Amino acid sequence: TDVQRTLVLVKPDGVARGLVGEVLRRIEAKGYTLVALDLRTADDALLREHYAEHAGKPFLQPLVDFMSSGPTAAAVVEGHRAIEGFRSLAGATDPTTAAPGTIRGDLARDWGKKVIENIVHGSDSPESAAREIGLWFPGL
Ligand code: YYY
Ligand code: MG
Repeated sequence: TDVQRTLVLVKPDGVARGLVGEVLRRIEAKGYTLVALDLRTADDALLREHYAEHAGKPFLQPLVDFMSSGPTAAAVVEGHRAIEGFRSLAGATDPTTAAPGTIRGDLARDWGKKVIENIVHGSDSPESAAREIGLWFPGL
């Protein structure tokens, strides 16, 4: 399998809770390589592009509001099968049932909000990864 690059975000809940280092530690401990890293507050236009697949869903506006509420740590992570590999490190979308040992399973919970706050994003396919890396790191 070829070397892949994936877009990883430590979302505003993870940054606010001081978990950037913990997430990066897990990525590095797994053996993946950081090829870009940046802290920024995303604007609505970027987030609507990023989450284009979720256009029209009821959680999109709460998701955009949450994602623009504070800084996000954005990273490009590289390695063989890194897209699937980081999704495995992250765990299931719902932190209540995400497996222990995963980032979401160990570090996130349900706060009863309109949007699920689950600490991290990871691209879900090579096509998504290319599109998302282009959005967050144009020119990389
Ligand atoms: O890729 P992943 O982040 O695991 O989930 P997606 O289905 O792409 O949804 C993106 C994001 O939206 C998810 O991380 C939390 C939020 N969300 C939500 O708040 N409520 C849902 N029913 C589904 C997703
Ligand atoms: Mg997704």
